[in-house]
Amino acid sequence: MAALPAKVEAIIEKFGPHPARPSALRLDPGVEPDKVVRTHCCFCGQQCGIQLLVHGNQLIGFEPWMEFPFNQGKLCPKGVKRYLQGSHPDRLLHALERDPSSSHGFRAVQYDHAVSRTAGEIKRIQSQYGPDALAVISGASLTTEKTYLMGKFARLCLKTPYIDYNGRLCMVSAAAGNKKAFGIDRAANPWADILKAQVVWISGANVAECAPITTDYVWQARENGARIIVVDPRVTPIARTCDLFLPIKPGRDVALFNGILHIMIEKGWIARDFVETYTVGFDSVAQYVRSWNPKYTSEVTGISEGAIRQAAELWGTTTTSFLLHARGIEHHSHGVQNVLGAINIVLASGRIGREGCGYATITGQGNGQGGREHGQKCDQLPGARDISDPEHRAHIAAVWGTGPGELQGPGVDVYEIFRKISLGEIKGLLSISFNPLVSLPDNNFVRAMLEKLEFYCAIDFFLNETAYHADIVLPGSLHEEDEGVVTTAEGRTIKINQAVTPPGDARQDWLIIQDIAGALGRERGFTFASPREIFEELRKASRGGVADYSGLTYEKIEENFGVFWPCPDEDHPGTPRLFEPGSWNPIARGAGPFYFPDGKARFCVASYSPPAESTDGEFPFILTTGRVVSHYLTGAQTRRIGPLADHTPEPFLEIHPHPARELGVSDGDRVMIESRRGQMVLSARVAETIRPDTVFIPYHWPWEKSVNQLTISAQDPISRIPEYKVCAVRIRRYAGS
Ligand SMILES: Nc1nc2c(c(=O)[nH]1)N[C@H]1C(S)=C(S)[C@@H](COP(=O)(O)OP(=O)(O)OC[C@H]3O[C@@H](n4cnc5c(=O)[nH]c(N)nc54)[C@H](O)[C@@H]3O)O[C@H]1N2
Ligand SMILES: Nc1nc2c(c(=O)[nH]1)N[C@H]1C(S)=C(S)[C@@H](COP(=O)(O)OP(=O)(O)OC[C@H]3O[C@@H](n4cnc5c(=O)[nH]c(N)nc54)[C@H](O)[C@@H]3O)O[C@H]1N2
Ligand code: SF4
Ligand SMILES: [Mo]
Repeated sequence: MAALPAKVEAIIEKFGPHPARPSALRLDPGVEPDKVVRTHCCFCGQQCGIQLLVHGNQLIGFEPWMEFPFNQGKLCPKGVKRYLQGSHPDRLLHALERDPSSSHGFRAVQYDHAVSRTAGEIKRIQSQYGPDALAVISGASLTTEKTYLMGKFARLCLKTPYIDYNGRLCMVSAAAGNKKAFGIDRAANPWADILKAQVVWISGANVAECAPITTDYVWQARENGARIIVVDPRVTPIARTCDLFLPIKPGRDVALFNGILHIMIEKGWIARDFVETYTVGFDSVAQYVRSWNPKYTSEVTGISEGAIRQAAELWGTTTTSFLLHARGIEHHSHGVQNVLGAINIVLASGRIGREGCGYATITGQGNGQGGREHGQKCDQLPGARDISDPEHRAHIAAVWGTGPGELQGPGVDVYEIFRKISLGEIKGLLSISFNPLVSLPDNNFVRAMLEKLEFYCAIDFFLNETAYHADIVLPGSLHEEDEGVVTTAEGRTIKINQAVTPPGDARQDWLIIQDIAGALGRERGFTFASPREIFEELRKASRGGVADYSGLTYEKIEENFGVFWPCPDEDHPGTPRLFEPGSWNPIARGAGPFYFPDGKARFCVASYSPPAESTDGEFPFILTTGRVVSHYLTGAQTRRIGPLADHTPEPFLEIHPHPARELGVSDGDRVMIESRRGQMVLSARVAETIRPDTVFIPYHWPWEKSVNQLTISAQDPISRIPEYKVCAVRIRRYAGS
């Protein structure tokens, strides 16, 4: 990597974090590895390549994997320390059964007993209340094979419509917006295009902490002369090195995008030829944004008119660009409108489907992309097929050896599953790779619902906080204990390789699911002998769908350091950049590059409405929530990795000095934060890097440290994503300890 400018070096030193290319790390340098396994990080959607060092059946460290093109050996602190999980004393080695008489609330039981009790309870509940009384909630940290199996298990084995997954809390606003505008839901470009962009626009993405390796791409673009625009209510580390920072009032991004488009139209910065040839719907959008003049946009967004004009000029007049966004614009009750607003300024610029002209949401979870393609979403079948479409149902039913009439219709989102528990419609729950007690909003409600269930089975490798409420806990597998594929934020399908075998009674997750199917006497379709066999069926199931994996093989993926889908046959090289004129797609069939029968992208009116909860005299601050670099999601994993836990042991309240002074709060003081739903006490971090009307709390902790006690369960009407990024709170200095 070229040397960084001194200014940037100083910033790294002061603020960190920057992806480093770490040297190898070992638990005990005296112990030599007997195996080195090339695989990927178990955490975020960047899916950095890493080499795991194995001695006996233990991970003892890692070495950078320099050849893997995406990260070229670089890793963030989480990737560097992930190998420490497996040896943690909390690793589940046995199945557990709830036992109120035990001091831990559980007793260890034989695996077979736990599986047959689970099957017995499923049978009892389904024969007493019907198949729909059982729900499954699954995760996007799982390999794609497992996510495929979970969808098939719910629909074919349990015959319930009720399956949904934790991507509902993460990727669905982006997915819905992309499908509406492009007909496909995947990053439009590989990250290599970021390097060739002259303007990089980043909205609602804390790139340096949450997608650390992407920082490197943004900074390299900068070195190549790119101007960087960042939109965030907080001056995040990436914002500290940008050219233009727009400190937006949370929940108002669609207003900003509409305001930008207004100026682009006024100034004639619209790619007329592109819009005419490749899109429909521009006129209605142009009509809608007429009222979004700079003054009105400024009033709504809290950003100065001058800065809005500057952003519009940078974006409107450049020749190459890349727009990135993440949960900051998506975690809203109008998250889909925000995403559509972003896509509208990309389409109006005509800068997509070409080298250096790109657009992407930064996928969050490790398999956030693959996990949303193959059937664990409540409205979807494998290959990103639609469960309500008769042709799609017939294709999947044929692969599964059943009739389309045997498959239930669409289910409901995960929060609605909890509402159905409240209504008494759902009585039994099976969860895998999901910690909803910490991750869902307004989680005091979630806790009550877990206790209301007649039966709950959790599959995990740690006893996460939700699993405390389970009747049966089955010991699943860690990332390094299984093989399979995942698809990265770029849309690159990569291979996860097994380094060690599960310890004790722990099993690979897919084996556990098949054991339950067997114990139910419904093993037909659940007798796969390996992840490879599951993958071979998935290839067939996805054939002809938008997310077409039929041309992928494990070998091809490894030989090429990953292959971008769609990939319709084994000779096809894959599709790193979508929407190139003339590129293959199964929907448009040559009519145009976008995934609609006419091949044209859709401009969609992206209408503004305020967040579900407004601030008022009683609750005067906007609370927004998110992440820190050292923890991952609900912290179930990273709170167990010593150096990461030490880095940020507790949540904190980030607050601007002006309101802090008015409240009599100094840095480090304990403060009480209350919303209409709950309250919590934590330490204040007084910092000028946040809007004075907004406060921020990271969400990686459970129980009394969980910010989701305060958040609101308002959801986007289209994507059903919760509004994690805005609710109203009040704050006071807390005198207690
Ligand atoms: N370290 C770490 N990395 C992670 C994860 C993790 O838990 N820890 N999780 C992974 C996952 S699953 C995900 S989804 C991603 C999330 O990655 P990001 O979306 O980048 O992270 P968040 O912290 O949720 O929110 C991003 C930013 O949105 C800003 N924001 C809040 N409200 C608004 C708003 O209304 N408008 C705008 N423009 N910005 C707003 C916040 O200040 C924050 O800086 O990270 C992935 N990577
Ligand atoms: N307030 C607030 N809340 C949020 C967010 C926010 O920004 N603010 N972000 C939301 C987002 S974007 C997300 S993605 C969700 C995430 O929320 P969750 O998905 O509930 O969080 P995780 O910590 O990933 O919980 C997953 C569990 O899966 C387990 N696990 C991981 N890998 C495997 C595996 O291979 N097999 C098995 N069996 N188990 C596995 C882990 O041990 C952990 O217990 O949180 C959401 N909640
Ligand atoms: S957490 Fe994400 S950025 Fe960090 S090493 Fe893992 S995959 Fe890479
Ligand atoms: Mo996420």
